[in-house]
Amino acid sequence: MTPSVVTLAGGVGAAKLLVGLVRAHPPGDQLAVVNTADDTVLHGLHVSPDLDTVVYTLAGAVNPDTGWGLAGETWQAMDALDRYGGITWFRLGDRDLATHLYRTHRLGQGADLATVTAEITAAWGLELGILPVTNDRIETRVTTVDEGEIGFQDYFVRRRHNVPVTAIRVDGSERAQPAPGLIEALASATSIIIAPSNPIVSIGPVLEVPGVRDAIAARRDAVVAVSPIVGGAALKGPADRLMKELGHECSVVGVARLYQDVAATLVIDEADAHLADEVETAGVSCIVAPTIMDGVESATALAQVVLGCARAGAGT
Ligand code: FO1
Repeated sequence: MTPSVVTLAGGVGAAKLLVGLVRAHPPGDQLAVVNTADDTVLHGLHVSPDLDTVVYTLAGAVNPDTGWGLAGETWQAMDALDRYGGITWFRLGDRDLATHLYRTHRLGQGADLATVTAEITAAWGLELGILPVTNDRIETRVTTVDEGEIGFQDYFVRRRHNVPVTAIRVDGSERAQPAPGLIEALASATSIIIAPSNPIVSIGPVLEVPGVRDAIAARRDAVVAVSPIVGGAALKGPADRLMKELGHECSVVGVARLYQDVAATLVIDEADAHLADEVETAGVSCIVAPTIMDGVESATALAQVVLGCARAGAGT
């Protein structure tokens, strides 16, 4: 496996950019390395939200209203579960459940998460590689002011990421091994892209798996990040709130500082053009481009910009 383009990915924002990337560059020559610290076990089933969001989106099957889950989903299992007072705050659609059933069954048979993910990816007819960052269990834990430490989905879904946070840690990260082939793929890629995902809870856990941050830092000139912060706000999710709560400047400059050691270039939106000099002062080359992806065309245009600067950087 020697893909030219390797993309570090969280969920919805990364999936949108990947839609553009597979149009701008042959998908068979690409690898998406996906965060698994959002994974959770519910009803005894292993749920991998970011992996599934990436697969469903690239397959054109994602629910366009939510950005996660499947389009045209039905909810009979959740309704039936409600009768027993089961856990229904994390909504698993009837067809989505099949993915979790299959994954859990295969893991129970002894297959590792990378193997099962490859099977799911192939079953949806995708050509690009999709790799969980690790086969080992890692789990984002969120320290809240009112309840102490809670699980990520408890924070994100059940509390609607609307509670104050004082710390984030990735449980299991110090023991985790990078997924097979990941370090080699990072060493040989022409372009490494950091998708516009949450830098703290999506890209953060990917970089925390031992060996991954160093492997990316060693390729810094080939690394291009896309800011998930536009005009001081996250396009989706709690990146802006978390950055502020955890003491980072909530702007493209704050993003540049977070990625300074791993990325040579940051792509920021036109709305933040006035901050380009400050990004460069943080030690990161700055490219200004439209970064809002509201469809395939805008995602492809952004992908072309990103691939262009990654190639230029790799050559220097
Ligand atoms: N997000 C929600 O806000 N509410 C849900 O009920 C929910 C269910 C869900 C089921 C499967 C799946 O793959 C994702 C799901 N998500 C849900 C999204 C998920 O919690 C987050 O988008 C990610 O973990 C953050 O990247």
